Amino acid sequence: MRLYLINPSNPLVSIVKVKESRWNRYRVWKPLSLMVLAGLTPPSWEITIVDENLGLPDYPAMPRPDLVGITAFTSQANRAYKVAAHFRNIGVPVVMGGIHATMCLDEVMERVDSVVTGEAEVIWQQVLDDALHGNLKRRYEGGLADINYVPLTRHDLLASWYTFGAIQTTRGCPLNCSFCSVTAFNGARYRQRPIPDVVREFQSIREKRVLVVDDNLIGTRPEHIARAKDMFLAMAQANLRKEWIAQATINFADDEELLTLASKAGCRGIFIGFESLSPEGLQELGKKFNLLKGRDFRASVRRIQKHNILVVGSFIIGLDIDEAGIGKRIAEAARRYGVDNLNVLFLTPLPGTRLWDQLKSEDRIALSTFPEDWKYYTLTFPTARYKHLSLDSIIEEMLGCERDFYSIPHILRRALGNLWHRRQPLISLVSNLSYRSNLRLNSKAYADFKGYWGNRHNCLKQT
Ligand code: B12
Ligand code: SF4
Repeated sequence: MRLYLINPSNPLVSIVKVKESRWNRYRVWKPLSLMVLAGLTPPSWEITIVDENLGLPDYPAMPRPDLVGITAFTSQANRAYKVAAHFRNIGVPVVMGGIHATMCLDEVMERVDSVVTGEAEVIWQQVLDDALHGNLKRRYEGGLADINYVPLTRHDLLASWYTFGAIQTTRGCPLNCSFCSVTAFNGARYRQRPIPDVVREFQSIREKRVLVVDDNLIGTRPEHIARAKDMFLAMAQANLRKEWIAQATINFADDEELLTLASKAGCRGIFIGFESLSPEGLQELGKKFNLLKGRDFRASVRRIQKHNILVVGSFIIGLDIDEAGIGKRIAEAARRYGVDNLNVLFLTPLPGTRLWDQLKSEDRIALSTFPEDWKYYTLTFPTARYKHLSLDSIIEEMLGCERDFYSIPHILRRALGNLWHRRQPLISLVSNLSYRSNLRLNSKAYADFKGYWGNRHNCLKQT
């Protein structure tokens, strides 16, 4: 039996534009969900993982599969339906799972044969058995898995083209920020994998560099942090020889022992969501965790960097409190904090989040012709109606922010600083240049987007 597991691509996502900017080659990430699914699949199935981010395959020329499994974030849904239609037209059953299928069940059910909601660990075997007997059900509910018993991910399956391998060591996040789908999808309970499993899985990854996909690497409570320390210690003792990057909340900076162990375990970069410059903004986003009284963000960033760990700071633009000038203020703050890279995203109502419910009830979801408009839900396009910023002005704020932070003088200053402190100067320079090279692509993408937006709203006026 032949199984295709497919990760659909969205050409509007900058990292897949490898031809337009070769720096993006270093930023194409492995679809871990499909590698986990392959690990859950018995050996009687011949599995091919197709990552469309590496280039669109010629499906008609490929051997006909017996079953197709598709994963999709919301921004990939459009393409997922096109791929599903192709295989259904030739009589191959299609199962879809992942975050979009879970959050937009009815929409997905109309377009595939079977939908798996939630996590797949407990249910996938049954889906395969039913497919084998021609008895696929319309819907399976996976719920939340017990991650004490996750079989080994198939790290051997995907081409060795990628710069980074991928691993997950925890699931869930208790913080439930208004714009984020993680708590709705993976639950508020912070689930940590057994440390020996994590170490063994790290050892099975071929790539020297690894993305740890956890949403919140160390958690929030003392017992979470104690376990994170144990994990880093076990990784260091296993002498993995890996360099990895991850996502964490700002409390990562608060514990010297944790930082020392993380660095010894191979941590070389951390992505931190600062989200907003003001306490009001953090309140609005429900990210009160960042509101610790007296926190000095610059000192926190410095403490992390002292351990040879680069910091990527992430902010959101388009909050109700954001007014003209916000782009420049974010760029200035990011420079003041001393982050090595800046990632700014438009406030985007993703289905299943509290933000979605709020903006929908206020009739502020501007691009709402679904499923077509989902392709713009990449957080790099403004899809809502923002309180103080028009479409043109929010795009200008974004471009102004990026042009400021990624100007050549500022890039050089950061590179020299990192050279002076011997803090991965080459890597930080390459990642800065990668972001900068996407500025040109982004300007073009926004021009096209405004055209699309104009047509969309003219059509609506005429109907
Ligand atoms: C790693 C990651 C990325 C990587 C993607 C790597 C890749 N190719 O998969 C990168 C950095 C590229 C990325 C980009 C984006 N991401 Co992202 N990302 C994640 C993250 C942190 C982890 C995903 C992961 O690997 N999880 C581990 C695997 C094992 O879990 P899983 O994917 O949920 O899969 C399980 C189940 O869902 C299910 N399942 C999944 N697929 C299928 C398919 C079938 C057939 C079946 C049966 C089951 C099944 O089984 C799996 C095992 O239980 C998630 C957060 C999260 N917790 O999921 C956000 C997340 C998925 N990303 C998100 C977003 C918004 C984006 C971006 C749009 C914007 C951004 N943040 O930059 C872009 C869009 C990219 C695109 N191509 O369109 C949102 C998606 C929300 C939504 N409704 O779509 C999430 C949930 C984070 C959030 N804050 O809300 N992301
Ligand atoms: S944004 Fe980060 S901290 Fe907030 S709920 Fe999502 S994963 Fe947790």
